[in-house]
Amino acid sequence: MHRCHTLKYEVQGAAFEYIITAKKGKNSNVGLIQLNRPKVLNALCNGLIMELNQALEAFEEDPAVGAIVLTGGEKAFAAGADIKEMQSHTFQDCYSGRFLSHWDRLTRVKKPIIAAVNGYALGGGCELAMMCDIIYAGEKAQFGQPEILIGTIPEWHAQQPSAPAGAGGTQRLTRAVGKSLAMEMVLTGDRISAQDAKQAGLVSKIFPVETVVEEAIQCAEKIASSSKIITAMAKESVNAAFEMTLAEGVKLEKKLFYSTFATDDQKEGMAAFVEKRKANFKDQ
Ligand code: CO8
Repeated sequence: MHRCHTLKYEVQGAAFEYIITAKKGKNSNVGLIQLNRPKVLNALCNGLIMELNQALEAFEEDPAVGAIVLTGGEKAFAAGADIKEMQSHTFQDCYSGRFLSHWDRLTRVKKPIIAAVNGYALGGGCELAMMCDIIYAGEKAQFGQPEILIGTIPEWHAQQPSAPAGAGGTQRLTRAVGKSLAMEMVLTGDRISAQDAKQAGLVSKIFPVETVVEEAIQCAEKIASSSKIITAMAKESVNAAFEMTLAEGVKLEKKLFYSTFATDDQKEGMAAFVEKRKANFKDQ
């Protein structure tokens, strides 16, 4: 297994075995996480998920970082949960939460996360991309939920009933692409192309393979240049659309909108507009 000793790829002193991290962008305000188990197409083993969570937490706490980019390799973003690690699990292991119980940490990160997907995004890999806020795809990316072919289903994890805690292959995919395409993908295991994924609304933009990560970093830089506190509110409000009724969601949106007026950054943003200058946000 590849072990990374390079200092620039360390987050707060932690050297990782399954991922590579770096700070990117002109102002080093983008946290980049690269899944790095190329020999097994970035299969998501427990160790990788633990490291991913550690890196996410470090970037979440870093006041300089305004957005995060999650990527894999050219051949695979991630080909799913590690089947070799998973095959001997029992129902008791899964139900008691001893198996991938912390995989959904990503969904609780307040900073925006952009998935830059090249190659295969399958099973848990597709679910991981869907847990991000924006998906950019390389033109050869392929998305799929092939679990049915190995005798299981896209995972729904009921360990914490009160929390939004599912990998989401049957849930987020259906909301993203609609019932017919989601059913077809889940029931046949067939993969869809980047172009089909864009047409269906699963990804927002497609780029050449070599530029997708750079494009994601540029988008993350743009996001990071706004107020972090207002950005977090905007993200929370959009995400509420997946969890709430329209009436509840609109109510939350109104409360968050009102809350922006309690921040210095709302005062600064509107003053800058009126004074025809660039806003200087302080994330307060
Ligand atoms: N787990 C473990 N090893 C894998 C995985 C995987 N998911 N995918 C690929 N590999 C390994 C292969 O075993 C192989 O290793 P080795 O060289 O030691 O034999 C190596 O990666 C290269 O793979 P292939 O030789 O198969 O490469 P191909 O180019 O021929 O095929 C495919 C590429 C089509 C992607 C093929 O590897 C494949 O079908 N992989 C499995 C895809 C799959 O079924 N994914 C779903 C897994 S189940 C799941 O994800 C449940 C989600 C649970 C929630 C998780 C939340 C994070």
